[in-house]
Order: sequence, then C-alpha cells, then structure tokens
Amino acid sequence: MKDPIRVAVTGGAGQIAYSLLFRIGNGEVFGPDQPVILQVLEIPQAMDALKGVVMELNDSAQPLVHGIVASDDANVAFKDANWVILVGGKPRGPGMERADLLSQNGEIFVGTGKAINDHAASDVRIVVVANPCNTNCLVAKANAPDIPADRWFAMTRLDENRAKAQLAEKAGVLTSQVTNMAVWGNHSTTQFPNFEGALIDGKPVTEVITDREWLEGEFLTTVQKRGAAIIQARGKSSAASAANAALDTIRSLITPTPDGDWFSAAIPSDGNPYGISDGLIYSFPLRTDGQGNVEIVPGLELSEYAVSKAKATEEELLGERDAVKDMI
Ligand code: NAX
Repeated sequence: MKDPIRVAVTGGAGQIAYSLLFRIGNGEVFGPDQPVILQVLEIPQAMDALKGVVMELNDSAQPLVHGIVASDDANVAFKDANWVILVGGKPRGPGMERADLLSQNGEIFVGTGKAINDHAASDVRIVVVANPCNTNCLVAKANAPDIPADRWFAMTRLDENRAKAQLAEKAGVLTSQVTNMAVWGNHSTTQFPNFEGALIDGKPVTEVITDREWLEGEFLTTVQKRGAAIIQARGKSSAASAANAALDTIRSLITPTPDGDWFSAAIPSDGNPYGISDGLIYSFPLRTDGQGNVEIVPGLELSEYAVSKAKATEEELLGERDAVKDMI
C-alpha cells in the first residue's frame, strides 16, 4: 500500500460532493492501491448536513479511506492537501445579476486561494468546479502567489462529455468512438465545443456527420445549454454527471494522454499558441505525460469559423475578469 494522499473537497454537503466523495473513496480516480484522506470543507450553516455525509462515508467502510476531516475552516481542510477540488460556492439566486454572481463567488475564492497558498502540500493541484468556474479559478490563483501556474484547472470536462454524447448519438456510435473533442473557452453558453477537430473512429466528425447545419446549430446549442435543460427536467442542476466529469478531469491529468488524443480543461492562458489573451483561465485541448506536465496541444488548424467562436468566448472571459479586477 502507498502512503495516503490528502484530497480536499469543498461544498461537502452539496449534491455534487454527495457523489464525488464516495467515488473518490472507492478508488475510482487514484487507483485501487492508493489510500486517501478526505478533507471536507463546508460553511458553518451546513456543518450538520456535512456530519450526515461523514456518517454515511463511515458507514461505507471503504478500505481506501484512511481518514476523514470535516471542517468549516479552510486552513484545516486544505492542510497538506495534494488535491483540492473546489465545488462549494454560491448559486445564482432569483434576480441575481451575473456581475453579483461573479463578485460574491470571487470573494469566496480570494480566501480559498490564500488558504491553499498557506496550507496545501507543495505538490498541490486544484480543480475548480464551482461556477463561474473559470473566473473563480482566476481569483483563487491570483491569491495564491506561491502555487505554480500549472497546478490550476477549471472544469470543462462535463461540456466535453456532453459533446461526445451528442455526437455519438447522432452518428449511432459509442461515446468511446468519439475522440479529440476539445471545449474552448468558458464553461458557459459561449463555450465552443470544437466539432471540427473531433474524430469518430479516427475520421473527422464533419465527414461522418455531414449535416453542417445540425453541427453549427442544434449540436452547439444543446451542449451550451445542457445545464439549463437538466435543471428544467430534474428540478436540480447536474450532479452525478458533474461529479463524474471532475473524476474524469483528475484521471486525465494523472494518466498519459492516449497518443494523438486530447482532453479539455481550462488552464492559465499565458503564452498559449492560439493568440488567446494572457491572464485568463481558458479551456484548451490538453495532453499530458501523466507526471504533472500538461501542455496545450500545439499546431491545430482552426478554421475562420472556429477562430470566431474561440474569440467570442474569450471576450466573455475578459468581461468576467473585469468584474473581479479588484480581487486579482
Ligand atoms: P449545492 O448547492 O448542492 O452545493 C454547494 C455546497 O457548497 C453547499 O452545501 C454550500 O453550503 C457549500 N458552500 C457554499 N459556500 C461555500 C464555501 N465558501 N466554502 C465551502 N462550501 C461552500 O451545489 P452543487 O450542485 O453541488 O454544485 C456546486 C457547484 O458546481 C455550483 O457552483 C455549480 O454551479 C457548479 N457546477 C459546475 C459545473 C461545471 O461543469 N463546471 C457543472 C455542475 C455544476 O453546475
């Protein structure tokens, strides 16, 4: 058995964590020989609910779970953490403007960044799930000057998975036959799931699905607005699929990317090869050796159409950055 790693999860009493924590405890992400210590953060008002979750974690008697810490103090929850998964945040309430959402969550992520900076392990990697996840990640990163830039990720994997599922359904294939599906930009309705670069059984999607109108129309809007469609149908936002995507993100980061393929996550845009402004957390096609070296896949040909989509989502992120400029 290896030494346990410490995995901090915020928003521990929320719906995504209710799936995420148990699946981490099962060894689905870090492997069947990697024990974990779960360090869960909640706000004081949700500590009773979190107690219930911890009771259930205990009752699962998962052999890989070597400890559970539940706290409402970020300094405790992030102590020596090797991974920090930031799920906790303020949802958009009725009548709340997007600017309010950005600034109220931004305030949370200032403190989060500082606590990670001061207490996490020297090899910490951070995945931000809580929305607006790109900009929350930007704020936390800006407040954690000692943590290298290549440790920060915001989740666009759910969008990638949604896009793969839509393409697979349309083409009548399995989702595993769809590869190279990169989401560009923001985790929002401006995101660009770049179907032009994606492959089905190694063939360009545009050759397999020749209905361009569907690709540019229904496909894009279905992926972009899937979150709202889930809320409409279920009465609650995506939870199991979001937890699943968070696990996929980490798995992709710690496993060598299959030759020629890529995966999506938003990372610091500084020095990117596609002319996107520096200083954003922007989703790109990524690949890794699984040892912590992650790069933006270079040299991809982007059509004029793709460039215009990549720019539109960049514009939105520039606006979001402006809304939190006092915090970064
Ligand atoms: P819930 O409202 O069920 O849970 C959020 C939890 O976070 C609550 O228990 C709350 O008490 C806690 N919390 C609030 N502020 C906190 C703080 N400062 N520190 C620690 N905990 C805090 O939401 P859930 O459905 O679990 O969603 C969590 C977040 O994921 C939301 O921000 C949501 O918008 C975001 N999502 C992101 C997705 C993505 O693809 N990036 C998709 C799914 C999801 O919508």
